[in-house]
This record gives sequence, structure tokens and C-alpha cells, in this order.
Amino acid sequence: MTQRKRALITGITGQDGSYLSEFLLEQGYEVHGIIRRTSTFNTDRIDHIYVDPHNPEARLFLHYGDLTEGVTLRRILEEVQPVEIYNLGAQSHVRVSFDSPEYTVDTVGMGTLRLLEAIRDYQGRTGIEVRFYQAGSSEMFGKVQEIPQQETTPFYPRSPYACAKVFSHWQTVNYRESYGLFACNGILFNHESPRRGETFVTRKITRAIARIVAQQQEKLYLGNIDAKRDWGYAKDYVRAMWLMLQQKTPDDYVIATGETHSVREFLELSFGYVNLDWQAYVEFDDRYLRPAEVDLLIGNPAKAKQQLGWQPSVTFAELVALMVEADLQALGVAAANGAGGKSSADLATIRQRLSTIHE
Ligand code: NAP
Ligand code: G4F
Repeated sequence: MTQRKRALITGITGQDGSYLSEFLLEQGYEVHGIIRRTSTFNTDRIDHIYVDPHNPEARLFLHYGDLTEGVTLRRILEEVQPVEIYNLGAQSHVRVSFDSPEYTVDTVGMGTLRLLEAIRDYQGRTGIEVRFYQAGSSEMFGKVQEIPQQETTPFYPRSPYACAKVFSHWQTVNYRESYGLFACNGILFNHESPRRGETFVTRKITRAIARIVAQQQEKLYLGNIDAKRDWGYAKDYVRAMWLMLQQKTPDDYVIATGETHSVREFLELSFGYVNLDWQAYVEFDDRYLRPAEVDLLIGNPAKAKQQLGWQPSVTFAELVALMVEADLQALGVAAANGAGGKSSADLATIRQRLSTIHE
């Protein structure tokens, strides 16, 4: 019997880790994830795919570890013997990285180096190739030097988080060039979903809308709503990660939609979905401003399209609707209040399309 391909994921409990796990399980992989010990359960996003490891059918396994601890990473690599590693673990909140820069850089920057060193040694000793995916970010473009941003656009990071991602990007390139590792950088623009962390702006907005409709919240406090982002759907983006590791040679790719929208536009569309005027609910709070802002991101995914055959499948309007619907449903207010102002026929069509995107 041929052995299943085995993948190891850091950050498996996060938004992307959960979608990537689902995707790899569907592809027939055995999936191993590194989780951190927490005082309350933090596995909500993967509970639905978890099977007790005593069950012979189990193909998802979890290991305690942390990107700040190289010894454990090495031990897990030896135990699991994966053929692919996806490094998604990170303190991924840009605003928080200004409050907690050392920890952010240790995880986001040094964590990558620890993994690359572990792979270099393991591969050198065993001769077994381990393909490596690094979760790079459009935040690395920061104060943008070119519109739209592509693989060759110079980086200009504007936060501790982004500086650490640039470090990881170049370490990944260096391990590829110095030691011949099959190591790829995905330069992913913002991608969202109903599983997005609650303090990122899109989810903060859609969650607040549901709470406003459910009369659990009156106001929504935000920072800079003029910032523009290239927002895609997370499920599309994890497919791109996998595609990168299936190529003949390792390379770096921008993954984006090629469209940009402001936070203000997200507000108009999302509040509009439930027939509310966002201006009646949104207030400014300077605590959500960053010491240095990234004003505009828009990616050019031409290389990924051409070489990986990748393209996004979900529009901006669909993404907004998907997220609002999910948060309304979570509070049980969808049926009564969802998509106010739309005819029931239109609503049924929207929901039908959304259900094909997101089971
Ligand atoms: P996320 O939801 O914030 O998930 C981050 C994951 O990293 C969680 O599983 C978290 O575990 C884990 N983690 C945090 N600190 C860790 C540590 N010290 N050691 C090990 N694991 C740790 O992030 P995401 O949106 O899925 O993003 C995945 C990756 O892509 C991140 O590296 C992020 O920086 C990058 N990225 C994201 C986007 C985007 O728009 N989503 C765009 C570009 C790049 P806990 O659950 O225990 O906290
Ligand atoms: O949703 P955000 O916090 O995402 P941001 O900073 O773009 O970072 C996300 O995408 C990156 C890829 O480009 C990832 F690397 C990173 O890990 C993360 O996933 O903020 C988006 C914009 C910013 O300009 C921010 O200033 O929204 C603005 N914003 C306005 N009010 C707010 C708020 N952001 C947050 N989080 N909360 C607010 O109240």
C-alpha cells in the first residue's frame, strides 16, 4: 500500500490553518498540526475535522509546540517526517505587533528561521526532501513603491509584524539558494472568511452588524476607514499555498484579487446588506490607529495565474455577503432580518450561491 503524503502545519488552529487542513484531507493527506497549550480550548476552527487518534480512520494529528521553541519543532519534524511543511503560525495582528514587538518578531521572524534550520539538518541527514511554504504577506509592501504590487516590487514594511515577515521572506529565499531547499514564499494579500479572527476589520464589522441586528450592540468603533485593501476569500488562498508546493521548482508568488476597496466601502456594502446606514452606527476611536499605516494595497496575481493556474473564485460583494450571513446565522437572526431590502427571490439566489462557496 502506498503511504499517504504527510503534511505538517504551524498555525493549524488559525483561519488559514483550518481551511488548509480541510483541503489537504480532501486531497488524501495525513495532516499534522502544531498547537499551543491554552487554558481554554482554542481548536474551534478544526473541531469538525478532528477524529480521536485511537480511531484507525484518523488522519489529523495535533502536537504541542511553539514557534518560539526550536527544540520542540525539531522533535516534531523527526516524529512526523512530513513531505510538506506549511508555516502559517504567527502573531498575525499588525496593530498588536506595535504593542508586542519582541514576541511578534520572535514568532513571525525567528520562528521561520528555526523551522528552516530544522529542515536543513533533517534533509541533509536523511536525504528526504521536505517542501516548505512560508506565509508571506502583502504588508511587506507597506508604503507601496509600485501599483499594483507584484513579486518584484520592493518591500517597505511599516510595522514590527511586516519587518519580521520581510526577514522570513529573505531567509526562505536564502535557504532555497544556499542549501537547495524546496522553499516557496506566498505573498498573500488580505483574505477573509467567516472564520476570520474577530479583531480584524472585516470580521469586526460583520460581527458588529449581527450584534446590532440582534440588539446586542449599539455602536461600532473603528480607526482609519480610508485604508484600502485587496480582499479575497481565504478558502481560495489556501489552494494557492498547496499549488506552490506541487510545482517542479520552488518560487515566490503574489496571491491577490487585483481589486482594492476601502474599509468605508466594506462598511457601505455590509451594512447595506441588512438595509442599515453604517454612518448611524460607526464611531471613530483613535486607539485603532497604527503608529504607521499601510494606506493602499492592490496585488497583481498574473504570475500565479499563469504558472499555478490559480485565480480567485469569490467576488468582493460575495465575500461581504458570506461574512454577514454567517455572523447573522451564528446569532440566529438571519431569517428575520438578513439581507433587508432584498426580494426573497434575490435573497434565495444569493444564499444558494453562498452555500456553494462555503459549506
Ligand atoms: P490567524 O488566524 O491569526 O492564525 C495564526 C495561527 O498561528 C494560530 O493557529 C495561532 O495559534 C498560531 N500561533 C500564534 N503564535 C504562535 C506561536 N508562537 N507558535 C505557534 N503557533 C502560533 O492567522 P491567519 O489569518 O490564519 O494567517 C495565517 C498566516 O498567514 C499567518 O502567518 C499570517 O501572518 C499570514 N498572512 C495572513 C493573511 C490574511 O489576510 N489572513 C495575509 C497574509 C499573510 P492560536 O490559535 O493558539 O493563537
Ligand atoms: O483587518 P486589519 O487588521 O488587517 P491588516 O492590518 O491589513 O493585516 C491583515 O492582512 C495582512 C495582509 O495584508 C496580513 F499579513 C495580516 O496578518 C492581517 O491578516 O486592518 C485592515 C485595515 C487597516 O488599514 C486598519 O488600520 O483596516 C484598518 N482599520 C480601521 N479600523 C482597522 C480598524 N483594523 C482593525 N483591525 N480594527 C479596526 O478597528
